[in-house]
Amino acid sequence: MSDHKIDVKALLARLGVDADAQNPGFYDGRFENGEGGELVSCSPGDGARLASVAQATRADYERAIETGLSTFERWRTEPAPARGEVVRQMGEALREHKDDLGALVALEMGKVLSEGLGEVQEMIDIADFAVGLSRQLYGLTMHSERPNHRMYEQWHPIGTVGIISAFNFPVAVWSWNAFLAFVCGDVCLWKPSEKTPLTALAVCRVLDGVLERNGWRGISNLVIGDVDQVGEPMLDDRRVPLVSATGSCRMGKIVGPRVAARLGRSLLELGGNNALIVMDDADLDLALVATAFGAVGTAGQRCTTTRRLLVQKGVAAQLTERLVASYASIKIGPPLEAGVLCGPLIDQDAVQTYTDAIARIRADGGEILCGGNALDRPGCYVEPTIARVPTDFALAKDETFAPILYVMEIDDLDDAIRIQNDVPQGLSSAIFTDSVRTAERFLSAAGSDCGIANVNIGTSGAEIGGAFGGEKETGGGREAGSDAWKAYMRRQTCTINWGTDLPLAQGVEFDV
Ligand code: UN1
Repeated sequence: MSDHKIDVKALLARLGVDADAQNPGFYDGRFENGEGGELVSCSPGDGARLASVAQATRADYERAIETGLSTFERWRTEPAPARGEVVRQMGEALREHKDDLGALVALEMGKVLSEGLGEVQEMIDIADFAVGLSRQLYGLTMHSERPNHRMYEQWHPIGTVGIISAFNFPVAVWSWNAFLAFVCGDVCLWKPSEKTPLTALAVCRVLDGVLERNGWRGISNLVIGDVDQVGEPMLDDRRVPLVSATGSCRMGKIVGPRVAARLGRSLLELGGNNALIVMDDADLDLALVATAFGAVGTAGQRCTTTRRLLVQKGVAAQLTERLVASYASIKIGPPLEAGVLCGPLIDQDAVQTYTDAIARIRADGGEILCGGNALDRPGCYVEPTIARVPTDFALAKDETFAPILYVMEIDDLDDAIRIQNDVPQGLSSAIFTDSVRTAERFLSAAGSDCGIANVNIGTSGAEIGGAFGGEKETGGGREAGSDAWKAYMRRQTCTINWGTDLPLAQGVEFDV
């Protein structure tokens, strides 16, 4: 059993997960065990078995699609504010279960409790946002060039949104997509990561009461299964007009072309390789905390994790020294243990990836300033690592999903921006400076090329109110706030002639 003090079995039971039996890997308003074989979920904190699910098969996928489609026929004509009311109740249900769900996220994914709770808060926040949005979803009106004509655009639901989520934000990223999709009038089919099936099931359990009470079971569907049985069918399925996928760039390069081959839409939120720039005039106290949280938080397994620290020469030695000292105080351990800031990696494969990267850093001439070891204890623990490397260090162009921070020295702002942008990914970026001029240059069109650019704030921990996503190999998708909702709807341009003539646009004459 785990070395934390909570009763895991009771926690699971409160979330509708049975530790002693196979749990449903399928939900379309009914929870059912699939025929796809048992998938056991273990805590990366100590390897202890949490529970298992009976995975969905292709036949279950078919059923979920059918349920979604028939529910969509009704859901799409429900007034958007009424759809928002259902999402509002979902937010309330999440509030009620925040503590338990946050703890389960911590247990199953390995992030520390405060981050697990933060993840559920992110779901609540996007629910609130979506409720407000349900009374907006604005279109524009235009002036027609023709007399007695009116033009406007309106937004309609598109149908079934396929959501492929990753282990690192096992529930929040689903909610960014699903809650927007619901108020937009869409239905969802969720394929969660096979590494975190229980959190997905628990979310469906928590929200099922709301759907039942409101008569809207079937808008939210779940298939826990492998790529063969549920992943690939979804990519190729014309009945899924939008596939929203979160994961590695490698995965995105499969998903994007495959969905595009049927001219479907995909919304990709892929890898990052985020740099934090610290200029000589920066407030180093702020930069220090932002870097440590950005690089070590979630054990370096956020797509927004700070992977490169680009420090200007004048403060490089001082900041690096302080950072190494602060790493020494970071407690590594089980996600639910008090005081722990760095939990485990997701699994032993991730530990191996970390170990391989450390070996390559050494072989390629990088200097490990602290960390560099996997811990010899049960669970998937590694030491947060700082490596000093030259600015052209090849490995630093890859995203290694682990707490490895590359420190590079830069001459000036131009140098920093060039190096920051010189990676395949383009998700998040940050600069620490007290100069307005420097900050604005960083934010200008010739500055950061990322989807997120922050000043005196780290690269990770974005709020839901802004659009989230990035450029280049990060995939170009935008989720969560701002006008990200538009991805979940189809735009219709309407021109209405209320006159008694039929004038043609562009002055074309056609007399019959
Ligand atoms: C992710 O890592 O896939 O900005 C999402 C952040 C979080 C979301 C990260 N709000 O770090």
